[in-house]
Amino acid sequence: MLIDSVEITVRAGRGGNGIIAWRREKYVPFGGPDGGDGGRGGSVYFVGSNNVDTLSSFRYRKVFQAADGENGRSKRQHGRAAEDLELLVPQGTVVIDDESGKILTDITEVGQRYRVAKGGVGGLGNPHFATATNQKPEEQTDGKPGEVKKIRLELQLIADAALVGKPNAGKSSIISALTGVEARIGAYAFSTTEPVLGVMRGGDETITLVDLPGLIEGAHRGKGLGDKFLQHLRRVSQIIHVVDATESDIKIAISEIDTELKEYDPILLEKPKILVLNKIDLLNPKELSSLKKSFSQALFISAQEKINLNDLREAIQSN
Ligand SMILES: Nc1nc2c(ncn2[C@@H]2O[C@H](COP(=O)(O)OP(=O)(O)OP(=O)(O)O)[C@@H](O)[C@H]2O)c(=O)[nH]1
Ligand SMILES: [Mg+2]
Repeated sequence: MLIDSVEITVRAGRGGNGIIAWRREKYVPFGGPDGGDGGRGGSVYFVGSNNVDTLSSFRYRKVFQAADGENGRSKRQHGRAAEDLELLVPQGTVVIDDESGKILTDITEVGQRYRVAKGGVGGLGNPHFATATNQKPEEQTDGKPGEVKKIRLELQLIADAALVGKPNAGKSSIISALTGVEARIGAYAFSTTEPVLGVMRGGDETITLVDLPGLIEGAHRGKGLGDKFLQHLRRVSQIIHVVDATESDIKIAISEIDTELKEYDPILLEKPKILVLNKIDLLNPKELSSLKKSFSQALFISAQEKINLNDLREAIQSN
């Protein structure tokens, strides 16, 4: 079981201000108070949805803010209330107040709504302050600020397949090409520092993939980003081993990773495995055909140029 977890700030909108205004009509030189009230600020809701599978839409954006209410206008026109902000989360999402650690709610149903931050009420226009003795109140109130909360969302997911390989092999590029999840891709080692989950839809089933940080020699002893992530491999039902096809010695590159897996737990080598040689767009036709001879069991793809991704998708689905 993997926990997808994100920390975000939610801000409800501020209420609009009430205003001071006076009735102005022909033949009514000293009109009474006429200022409208401010509109309510938008609230922030979490809404259960089956169109999202992970918390990845909260990974890189950190602040989610509903709009402010409008200020009042003259002629007692009230400012418009702001729309609420609805944030879609998968079923099973646990909403936690990050400051107190308290669980606020569990989103278990599609369509379930939970108001996490309440919009501020609008302020009052000057008509509210008119009294028998004060017909010309120079008074109004400002709208109230919306609630602001630091929230942690957690979702337990079971990953079906894991992408493993050396740093920079293209694992994150593959998970984003296959699942559309936003994963950090970088031309340097250890771009990925935490597991990223993505869900591959298609056919009748959905398959959850996990992209792990790159493995280096000694990973099972905690080197690099260490064995912290190897534990996830015990639970997956298949392993997708990604190798950079431009590596000078692919056999060695493969066996380095296999050794790490075996040293961590020999059972990992018994799981169904797909060997993927990525970045074939960088090979010339001759290099490619010779690699195909040497690694006839492998799939040859380019995540970047989207070559043979369907073959990979099918292989994962049929494993
Ligand atoms: N030419 C080419 N470049 C690729 C391809 N796939 C990935 N890359 C590039 O290779 C680099 C590494 O890609 P990532 O997807 O971040 O690799 P990773 O295996 O997730 O790396 P770590 O997270 O560090 O382990 C990036 O600069 C990618 O743009 C490909 O098919 N062709
Ligand atoms: Mg990566």
